[in-house]
Amino acid sequence: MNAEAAPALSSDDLAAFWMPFTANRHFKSNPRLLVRADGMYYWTADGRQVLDGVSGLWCVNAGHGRRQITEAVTRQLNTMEYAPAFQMGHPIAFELATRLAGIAPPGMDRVFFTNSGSESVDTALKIALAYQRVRGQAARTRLIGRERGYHGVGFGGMSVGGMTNNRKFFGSSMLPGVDHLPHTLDIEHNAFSHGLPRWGAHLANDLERIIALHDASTIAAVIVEPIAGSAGVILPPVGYLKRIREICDKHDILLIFDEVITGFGRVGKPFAAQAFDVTPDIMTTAKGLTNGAVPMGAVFALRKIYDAFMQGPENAVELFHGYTYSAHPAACAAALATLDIYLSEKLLDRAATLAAHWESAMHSMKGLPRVIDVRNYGLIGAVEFEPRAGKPGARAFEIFLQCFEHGLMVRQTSDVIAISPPLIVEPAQITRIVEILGEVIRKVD
Ligand code: PXG
Repeated sequence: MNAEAAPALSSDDLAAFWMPFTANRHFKSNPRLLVRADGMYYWTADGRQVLDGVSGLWCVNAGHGRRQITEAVTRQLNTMEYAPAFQMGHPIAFELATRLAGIAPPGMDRVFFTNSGSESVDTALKIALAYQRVRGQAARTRLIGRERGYHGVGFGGMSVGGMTNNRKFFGSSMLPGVDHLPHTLDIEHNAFSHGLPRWGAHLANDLERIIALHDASTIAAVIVEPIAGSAGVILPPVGYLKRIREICDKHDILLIFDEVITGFGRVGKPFAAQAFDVTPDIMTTAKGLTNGAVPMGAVFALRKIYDAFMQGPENAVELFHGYTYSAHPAACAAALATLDIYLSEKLLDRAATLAAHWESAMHSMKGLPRVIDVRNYGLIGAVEFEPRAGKPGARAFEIFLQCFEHGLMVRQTSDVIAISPPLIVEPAQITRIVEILGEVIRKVD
């Protein structure tokens, strides 16, 4: 199917939009405009078909153009476009929370709605701090993140995050009292691991060092991505997350999993917590929750956390936090329709079914020029390249651009290309993704 070519935009047309996390000047002189999407594909403004290797931005898990979602949203907007989020409710918000609790890790059956991953993270951090206070541990205010972690762009998420460029411009505005665990990427020990790397579980023990430095009585929570996505797909070594959980339990510290990328089927179970058999206390999600159709996030909490807030006079607000658009009706409708699709098409386990094919396709790129590592888990993959001398990121950026020219959309971060297609991907399309990427890798030096 070809899209009608859309009229080209002039440089004047492109000037006003200050694009997020984008090289604005480069983009505006070489625009890559998408105008239509269906199934596994996008179409560009000049009518080219592009295979979606990254599910939009890790969010279109059920593939593009799902009419069931569009129709549910349209119906909801025609019935009631908005209902106040504070001191009022509407039925499908409750239905959605109940249904989400049904696929959540054991005991995580209380759900707070937000509008994005960044808001989910800031919400989770605030719940953790407030929880410590309501249970009489108000001195527990420190937060522990991880180097190369990405937890969105709010001040809380940025502070616990560990991506240098996301932090250095805003240094004086970081939250105080934040420490970082070491990241778990070690190409020297773990290059070309199939699935989770075997080396590195001991890196979790650094948490004991940080706790010994500050004393557990000052620490509220640890936040990590089960698999770090944005930093270029950094996998947890076998046993690492279990060790983090044990140390948190030993010191009565909350564990937050940021599942904004790993949630909703990307790793072969509804959530990475289930895939890795480690249950956090709080879990942040967004992206795949609505298949990317309407912005929405959700924070899951263990019931004991919710219950700890349910005290004091009945007419008192228990948690002073929320958004005008928490549980927006259109977002709830989109999420319910998305969940229907995930369950009826068994998409939440499909990554597990495809994982073996995905793994061998990904590792077929070992040996290509300048490839120094290939990483995979579930339906997530990454290829890392030797950087060009003095030009970090330049090689992978060129590979990203060339892939797009050759009909494949991928993500680039530093010298890593990350791929994670919609969960509806067919094995032949996985093969095609690797063929295009491989061809481009051979060409770009
Ligand atoms: N936490 C995690 C783990 C994320 O990956 C966020 C929070 C923030 O979500 P919002 O909805 O506020 O953007 C994210 C977002 C990429 C890429 O390809 C990753 C994200 C966003 C855009 C691009 O690296 N992750």
